[in-house]
Amino acid sequence: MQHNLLEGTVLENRGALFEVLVQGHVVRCLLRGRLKKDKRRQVAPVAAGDRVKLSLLEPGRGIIEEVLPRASDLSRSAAGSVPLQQTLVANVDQAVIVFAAAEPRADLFMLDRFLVAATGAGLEPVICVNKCDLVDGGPPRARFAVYPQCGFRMVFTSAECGDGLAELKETLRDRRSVLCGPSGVGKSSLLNAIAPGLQLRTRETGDVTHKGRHTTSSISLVELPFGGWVADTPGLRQLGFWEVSPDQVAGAFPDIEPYLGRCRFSSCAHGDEPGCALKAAVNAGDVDARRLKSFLQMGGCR
Ligand SMILES: Nc1nc2c(ncn2[C@@H]2O[C@H](COP(=O)(O)OP(=O)(O)OP(=O)(O)O)[C@@H](O)[C@H]2O)c(=O)[nH]1
Ligand SMILES: [Mg+2]
Ligand SMILES: [Zn+2]
Repeated sequence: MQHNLLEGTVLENRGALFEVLVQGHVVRCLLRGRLKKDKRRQVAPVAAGDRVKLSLLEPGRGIIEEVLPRASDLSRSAAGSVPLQQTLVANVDQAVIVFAAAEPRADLFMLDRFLVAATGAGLEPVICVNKCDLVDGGPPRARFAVYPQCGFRMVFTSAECGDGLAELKETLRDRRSVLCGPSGVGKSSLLNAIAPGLQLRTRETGDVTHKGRHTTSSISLVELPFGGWVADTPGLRQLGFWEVSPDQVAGAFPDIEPYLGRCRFSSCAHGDEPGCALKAAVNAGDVDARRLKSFLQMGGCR
């Protein structure tokens, strides 16, 4: 029976159903029962982006028999009495972290959390600040200045008036990317603007009462007409980490990393201890105080 198995890529998961792309055709699949046995720790054993082997039941319908090893796994900790791992997307190599210049105004602590999740999963992060048309005086570079100083790539865009879209397109070309970030920042709008054929659902303009609902309701992987794949995700209000080590947190803080282990006391909590190298760096203007707070909140200290 093994010789009948086909290989494909999971595009989307809705409930018990998975859409798998096999040689240019979409096959709607269920999971073989034994794949579900890992349910205790995982929300679902298969995610968008997974490479799978499936058996065809009839044209367009199949059963996923096997999930191939992942090259990458962007996960979060799903809320609940028992923490569960939720893989948002598998096998991407780049995370475009989208925040808005306004409406909603970017929460930089949240941005840092996305950076930790992305770099911790081994993905190359790119920060995209969208809705730049809503602020006066051009892209708000000053507010985000610490990020390019850390070496993170940044793109300032407006899905509305087209600014920065050519650069975003080049960023996505021939890569496997995930677009993540809070709800309502324009992730789906950006994809529609650079690849109009996609026609992803976006929030109605003027829908100001939109609260607690996501316009994009499931994660879907789409092929870009100019080369590459991208996963559009529903905005996350919270991003709980799944098994992120202090080292992985530090990996998203290249501005702070050089000062680690240099405090006078190895037990330094980086509060008011004498000889704290991190506090000294903040006082000298070498480290941003907000970034240090963010780093400590995430348990970046070894
Ligand atoms: N002014 C302005 N509005 C924008 C821009 N991009 C998106 N919007 C609007 O912002 C709202 C949210 O856009 P979406 O693309 O649905 O946002 P999303 O990030 O995909 O949201 P979720 O799917 O809920 O995670 C819509 O009303 C868009 O028209 C922009 O660059 N400028
Ligand atoms: Mg969306
Ligand atoms: Zn210290």
